[in-house]
Amino acid sequence: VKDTLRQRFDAVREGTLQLLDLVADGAFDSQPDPDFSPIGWHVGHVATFEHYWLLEQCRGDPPLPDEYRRLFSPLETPKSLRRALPSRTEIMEMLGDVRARVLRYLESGRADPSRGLPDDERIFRNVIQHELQHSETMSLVLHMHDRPERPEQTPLLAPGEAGDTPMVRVPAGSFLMGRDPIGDTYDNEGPPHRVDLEEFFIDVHPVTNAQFLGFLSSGGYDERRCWGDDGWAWRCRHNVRAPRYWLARGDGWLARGFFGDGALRPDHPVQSLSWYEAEAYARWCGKRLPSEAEWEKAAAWDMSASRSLAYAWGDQPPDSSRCNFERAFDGTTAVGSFGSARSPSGCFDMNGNVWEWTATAFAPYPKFVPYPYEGYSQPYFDGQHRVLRGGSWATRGSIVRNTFRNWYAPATRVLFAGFRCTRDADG
Ligand code: AVJ
Ligand code: FE
Repeated sequence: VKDTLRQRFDAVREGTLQLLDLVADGAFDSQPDPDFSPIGWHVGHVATFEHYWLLEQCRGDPPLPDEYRRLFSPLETPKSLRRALPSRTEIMEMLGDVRARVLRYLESGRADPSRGLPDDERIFRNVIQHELQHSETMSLVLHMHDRPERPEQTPLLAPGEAGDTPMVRVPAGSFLMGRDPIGDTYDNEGPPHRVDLEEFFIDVHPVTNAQFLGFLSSGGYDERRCWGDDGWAWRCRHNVRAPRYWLARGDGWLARGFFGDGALRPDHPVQSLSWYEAEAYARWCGKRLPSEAEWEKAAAWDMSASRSLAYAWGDQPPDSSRCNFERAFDGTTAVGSFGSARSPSGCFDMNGNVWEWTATAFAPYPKFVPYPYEGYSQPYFDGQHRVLRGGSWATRGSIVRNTFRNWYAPATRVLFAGFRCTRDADG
């Protein structure tokens, strides 16, 4: 057990450091979007979070110096004050020092049950998951910084023959939603519980750029009937005309990429749009967004075996032959590229490629038990956040699992997030 944890810690950190290698000094403490902290803040936060849970709460070490503890606490320092950071070297040193102490703690056999938090493997695994999540947020912030245009790319000029996405039927009946929140699983993914759903149809793959261009070109952004009240108010206030990372060039579009701006690929999933834009598209084509439960059933429920799969393809951990994750392709891939990763219902790209907005507001499952602290999920059960599922091309490790619940405010546009649509069986 100790070795596996150690290996997990090493592998996760290696990926974090690889990402940080791509970050220029100027991008370390700058804040391209006021809703997101600078990359350097995330690094410090990862270190102080690990220090707090493993060294202070489990081992009983004294806290970090007050100014560090305060600066890197999301509750105590507002996003507008997170640019005044210690030097990059200092933050990186803290990151390494904390980890070195945690690894020594692991070696030593651990466990002082008189401490506030039981020293079990779950908290270690939660700390690993926490770093994985912040690693994606760092990629989001890195992606916001301007980058060069790649001149050889040609913009996509016309909607082309977009076509509608084929749908599959998911029969009525109950399935087991969520999983036991142990090991790598967060508190909000459990407890597992039966959910009964009507029959529905769901798109076999996420909505593509070509399809979304169809909505845009036909005036969808100006068609009031496609938008909900909040969405319409938001669209008008910000004069939104296209997904955030679509760049108008002449008559066509480029798309912002991780290493430079390039062609908008017609057969890739659309990303960088808000929940409001996803909802408007769904209405435009007479469909709707799936509920979170519908999404999970379509991704995970193996009706013939009467059980939920951890990933669309089964229980084996993700790798690049099964899905697009961990920046293996540094961007989206064409929908349906991973043929062997079809879910039992027949859906592609359920794990990785783009996060998918669902219709559902983030809320606790019945008999939810917070862990390790109330503040991880509870403050966001406020009706103001929508659940996203499945993970993106930048999501790391097992977080692309079927039960993982991500959440953001519906106006958030900078996520590596798109969507797929659903409709009622008799709709
Ligand atoms: C679930 C991605 C919205 O980044 O605020 C990180 C995850 N929680 N540290 C966030 C999280 C505590 C959370 N999101
Ligand atoms: Fe955090």
